[in-house]
Amino acid sequence: MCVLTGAVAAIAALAFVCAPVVARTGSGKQGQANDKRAWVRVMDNFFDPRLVAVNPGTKVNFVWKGTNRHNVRFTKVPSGASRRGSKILIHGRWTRTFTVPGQYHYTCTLFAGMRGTITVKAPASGQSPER
Ligand SMILES: [Cu+2]
Repeated sequence: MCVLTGAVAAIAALAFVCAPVVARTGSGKQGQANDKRAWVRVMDNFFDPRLVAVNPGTKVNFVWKGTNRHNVRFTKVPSGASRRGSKILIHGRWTRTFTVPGQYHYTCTLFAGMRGTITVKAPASGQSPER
C-alpha cells in the first residue's frame, strides 16, 4: 500500500521510490495532516523505517530495539533547524519534535552505513488540519 498526499508525492518523486515512508500512527489514518507522532526503530544496524515523512510539529520517537550501542546524529538539516541528536544508547527512547520543513539526514556514528532521513513536509495549505 502506498498512501501519499500530494505534497509527499512531490517530495517522493525527487528522491524516493514509492515506499511506505509515512510512519504508523495511533489514529489509523496514515499520512493525514493531524499525525503528530512517528516512530523509528533503532536496530542492529539499521533504522526502521529508514525514510520517514512527517508534518511540521511531529514528535518523532526513536526507540532502541537492538543489542548494540547506537546514536542518532544529524549530518544535514534544513537551514535554521537544530542538529540536536541523541546520546549513545542501548535501550530506551529519544524523542525530538521536527518543525522546520525539509530533509534531515542522520546517521549512527558507531556503524558505517547506518543512516536515515526524516522529511518534514511543507505546512499544508488549503487543507483543514482537522485539529
Ligand atoms: Cu548504530
